[in-house]
Amino acid sequence: MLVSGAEILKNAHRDGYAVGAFNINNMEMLKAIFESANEMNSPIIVEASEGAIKYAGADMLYAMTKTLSERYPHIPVALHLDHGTTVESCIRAIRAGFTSVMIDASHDSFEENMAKTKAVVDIAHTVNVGVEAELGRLMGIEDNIVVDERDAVLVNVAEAEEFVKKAGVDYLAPAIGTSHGAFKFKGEPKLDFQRLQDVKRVTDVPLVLHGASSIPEEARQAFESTGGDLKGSKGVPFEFLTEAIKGGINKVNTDTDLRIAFMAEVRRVVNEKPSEFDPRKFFNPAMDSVKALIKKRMEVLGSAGRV
Ligand code: TD4
Ligand code: CA
Ligand code: ZN
Repeated sequence: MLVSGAEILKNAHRDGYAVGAFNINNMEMLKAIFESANEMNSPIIVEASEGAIKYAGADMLYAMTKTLSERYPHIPVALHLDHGTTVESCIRAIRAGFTSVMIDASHDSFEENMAKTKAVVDIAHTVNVGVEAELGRLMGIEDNIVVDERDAVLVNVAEAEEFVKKAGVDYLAPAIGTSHGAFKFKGEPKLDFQRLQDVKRVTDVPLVLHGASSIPEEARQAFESTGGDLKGSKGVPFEFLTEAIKGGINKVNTDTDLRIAFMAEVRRVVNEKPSEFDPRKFFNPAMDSVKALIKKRMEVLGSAGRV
């Protein structure tokens, strides 16, 4: 059933687990996510970036999600706008039927971020839509900045407390050292778990981990065994996800892992069957591979068996 993101995350926050928020651009990814949820009895958050909306259309992403939510009525699902850049973008997603939106004004001043977030909260809450905001910056790929100074980029705990109180946001994404994409860490993976726990203590709301893909060894190997290049790639290890969830993370954003798993299979079929041109012969194994990855992730996150 299509429900508010706040409802799904309230339960996760109360019971101490995390729900995977999986990015989609097309029917194949969406189908893989729903079938995984069905097989694992897990709630899910389906999320679409502004880029995904540009690619497929908010109307189509909504229609497909709605259809699958009716095919699997026992699975709680929220359709979420990922990294909405403006208040208008959030309103458009709400009008299209999204049940959760992120207003990402984390690059603005604290005051500006707060003002935009409040504006979205006021509108979203009148129609039972959950709202996510971000504090701090994802280091690295998201905005191509290289900053060593932790305090300059990571979430500030006192600000988080004030922000959640005043903006009335439902869930918060605190920057604790992750970044988007396949190259998250230069050296050893490192996250600021202490800061995370402090933010959880002062805010007491569901928290969101962006840039959470793990780049599991099997997925990397599958991609590289087809001639793909992921040299130097590094994700968030499963043990880190477990620790982050203990520290208060309840929504785990995952896009890169799905892309790699999907494309490794497409590449494999391209290489192995030069005369194949039926798209389904590429996409069926790709969906199976994405499903295996998502199901494993649902176990790691603790969302499996919650419905
Ligand atoms: O918010 N996200 C997903 C980012 C999606 C970007 O989509 P576009 O290419 O359309 O802009 C995450 O936090 C996931 O991070 P990941 O670790 O999977 O890269
Ligand atoms: Ca941001
Ligand atoms: Zn993100």
